[in-house]
Amino acid sequence: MKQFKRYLTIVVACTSMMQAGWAQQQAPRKALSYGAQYTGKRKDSAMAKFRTNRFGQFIHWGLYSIPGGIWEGKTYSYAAEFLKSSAHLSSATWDSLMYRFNPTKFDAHAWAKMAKQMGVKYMTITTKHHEGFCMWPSQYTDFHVGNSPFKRDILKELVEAYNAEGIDVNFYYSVLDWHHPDWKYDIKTAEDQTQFLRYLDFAYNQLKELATRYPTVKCFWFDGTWDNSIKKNGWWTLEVEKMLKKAIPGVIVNSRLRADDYGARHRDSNGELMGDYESGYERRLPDPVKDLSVTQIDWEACMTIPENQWGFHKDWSLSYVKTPQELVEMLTLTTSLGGNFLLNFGPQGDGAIRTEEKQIAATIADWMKVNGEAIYGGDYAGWKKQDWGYFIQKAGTNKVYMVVFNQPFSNIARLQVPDKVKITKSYLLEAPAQSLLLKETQKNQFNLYLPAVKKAGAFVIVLETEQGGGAGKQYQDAKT
Ligand code: H76
Repeated sequence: MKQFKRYLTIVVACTSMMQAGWAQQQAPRKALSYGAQYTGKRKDSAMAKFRTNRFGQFIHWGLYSIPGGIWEGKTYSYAAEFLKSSAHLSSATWDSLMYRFNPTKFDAHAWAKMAKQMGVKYMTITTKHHEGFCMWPSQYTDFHVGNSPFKRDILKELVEAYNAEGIDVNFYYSVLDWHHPDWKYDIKTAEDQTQFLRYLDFAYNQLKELATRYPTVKCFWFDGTWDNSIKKNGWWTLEVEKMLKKAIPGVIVNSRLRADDYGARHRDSNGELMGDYESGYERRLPDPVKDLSVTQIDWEACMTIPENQWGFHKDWSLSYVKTPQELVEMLTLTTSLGGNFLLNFGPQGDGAIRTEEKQIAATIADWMKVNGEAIYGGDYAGWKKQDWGYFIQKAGTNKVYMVVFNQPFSNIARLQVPDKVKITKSYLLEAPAQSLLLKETQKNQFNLYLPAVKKAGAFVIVLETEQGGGAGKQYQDAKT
């Protein structure tokens, strides 16, 4: 009897699971007014450029950069840009930091030079973080850099300096605003909505102002959009997307901006990605074996150097600090899955960049100088992941790159090549004249004989293949 009962439970469970699955397949698409505006990847040249860039520099700079995580002698280990909240400071106290904002060591050209050497193709700057302080002289608030002792338009200087180095500039904008009196976390009454509408107007106007004042901006990176107040006003997020796209043809917005009619975020209630790319990978990366679904979309991961510090924190002993080698591996993994890697820097309150960040940037620069070819325009190759590192396919070429992080002890790298792909040539990216020996051990499986010398860091091997693009786009997910 007991056994029969168990059997019955299993049958019932299976049947209802099947029904749920069936119901899911049959579920009619919801009619949405504020959902995704299109499906699939954008095909225009502005998006193609964004995709080719692959490596970007994130910069968090604001009033929080002055105290650097320490208030009245006490160190707060949480993210430095959240100090106002961690130390429970009033707006009056925090906002008066504006009168101390005087970064005399700020040199936009020096920042842009460092970025250029590091090999980034775009830079994303905080125009306004949660604290509400604006890094440009906005006509819609007094809480801006023009009213600080520094006075200068920081955005203008950065846009000009980075653009002069050939680096695209993107704008981070926090919709959440701790300074503005009309900001609300939730809407419970009609009065709440009336008040919040005033805030939404303000933010809309600021965004239009940014798009008008700095027309070379390539992408708007929204943050602070997770509260119920925004989820209940999904219409506004679409209005903003449309307004920006009208103001700057080809402009890109991240998925984080958007909420649909039902308050679904990033992906709408029909599962379609909203905005132009997925921006949900924050301080984490997809698994290069299990999470291959990202290869179907455009996406970008943003990463801190310490565990969770975006703005300048004086004390970097409070968490693990990633090595330049680890960051290069993250960039490579991201590229190998068709994503962009946005690496964060938190300049000091005086405008200088901390020594550790300069050293890390210099080490990455050395690596990128030799190996950057594998990164720019790199994409998912569709080849089986191997333990020595990552395959990257270069769209529009016959090249597949192997970025080797774990040099095999035997000096033999194994590869499994997709059907119909024929490798015609293999060589070290830094020594193209010297071919490497490739031996087929069984169908589609090869041993690649690496140079006998142990390499100091990650290195790149180029595989030239017979048919254009090499691998095709086979999608292999794990069977579990
Ligand atoms: C939480 C949070 C914010 N989102 C990251 C991109 C940083 O800006 C951080 O302060």
